[in-house]
Amino acid sequence: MKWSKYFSPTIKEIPADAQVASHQLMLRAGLIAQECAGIYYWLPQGLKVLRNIMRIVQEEQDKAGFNEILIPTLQPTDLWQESNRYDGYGKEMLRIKDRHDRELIYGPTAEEAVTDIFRRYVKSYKDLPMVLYQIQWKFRDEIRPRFGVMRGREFLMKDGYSFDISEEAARETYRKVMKTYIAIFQRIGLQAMPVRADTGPIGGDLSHEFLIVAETGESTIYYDKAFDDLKLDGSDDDLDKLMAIYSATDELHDAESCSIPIEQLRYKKGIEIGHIFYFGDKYSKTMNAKVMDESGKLSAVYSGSYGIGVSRMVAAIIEASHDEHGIVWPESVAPFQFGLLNLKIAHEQTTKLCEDIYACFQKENKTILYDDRKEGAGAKFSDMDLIGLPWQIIVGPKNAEENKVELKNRKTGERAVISVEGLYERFLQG
Ligand code: 5CA
Repeated sequence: MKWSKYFSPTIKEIPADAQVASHQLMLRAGLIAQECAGIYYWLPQGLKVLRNIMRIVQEEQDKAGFNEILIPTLQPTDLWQESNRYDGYGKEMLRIKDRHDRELIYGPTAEEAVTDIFRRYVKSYKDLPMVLYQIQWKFRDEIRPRFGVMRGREFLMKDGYSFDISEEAARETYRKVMKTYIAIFQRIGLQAMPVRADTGPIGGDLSHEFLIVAETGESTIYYDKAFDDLKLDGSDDDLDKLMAIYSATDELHDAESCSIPIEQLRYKKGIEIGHIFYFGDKYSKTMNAKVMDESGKLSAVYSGSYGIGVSRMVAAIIEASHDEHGIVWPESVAPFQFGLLNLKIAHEQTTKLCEDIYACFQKENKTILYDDRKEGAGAKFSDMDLIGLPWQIIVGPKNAEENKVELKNRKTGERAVISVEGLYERFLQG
């Protein structure tokens, strides 16, 4: 992609209404633009990051044998009356009337809808366990949308739902989902802590939140210091240890009845990027989702639901990975792996070399953003640092005349002048 043709507006000034670093940087780097309170346009670079996160989430869920579906954003209210959640959800739920005066809601979550699709098709224990998931926009009319996409009203969520024949099997599935979460966050390059959590309006008795430790986080997490020594690797052994160690979100933590001594207790601020729940037959009972068990009896299924805040994760990654110059994208989700800076468009050799590099990288499907704009070198340096691509290939007249470029690593700041051949050898096959 050539920046001169790319819709990627950058802003120098810090936007007055943005309080946290991620919100400021997302606006300044041109990832998002506000439409109205808590609702955002996703501009090309932001959309690329969102899609990269989606792909990792999908790959890890599919690997575990989960089925991706797509549930409509609009849901009929009858389903919510069936589960008795219609009244309780209150003002957070956006209610819409169609031309026949029938009420629909814009889904804030989808336990009801997915239970409905399940009960229509699945009739036997032989088809279980089953996990259905989707990545779909949700709407919650939050009282205080803030920090940009961190707490939006419209936001993108991965929501998964599991169905099992027994409580024991369902708890096993819960663990399996936890493992996929650990794998997802690891691939993205995030250190996410799974912490025991309150179940809130979803219901149930077992729940974990996944939090990224960050000063700007809205949640406080309390945990046994033994947690700090845990190397999350997603093994069973590791999961057993994790389940045994004390941890709690602020809603759940109670200083009076906390089971570990105070000197062993630690607390930190965090951003909740995932939340999983086990709630047994809460929805299957009220919504009559039953399957035939091994003895031929009808049995309600045992379920859990599993969320990841996909759009929130973009902000959370930036909170965890930025410096005073801008975003520092992990390679796994970066909108482009390489930024190519042409420091002097008017200089023939510089531009020729840039065009060559650009063509060679494109030929091998490397994602590269070529800054071919008629801007000064200073503006190009600061814009490239701001948008945070992992590698910068800097081409100026002096080096170009010797067929050399400067290679800069955005994260470490390391720079080195290398030959073009050296550049190709390092990053390209042919
Ligand atoms: N049905 C369950 C799990 S599928 C559920 O809705 N869980 S949730 O309410 O905890 O939401 C799942 C995740 O969505 C949260 O962990 C959070 O990362 C994200 N999320 C929730 N509310 C918002 C919001 N207002 N803005 C951005 N992300 C949000």
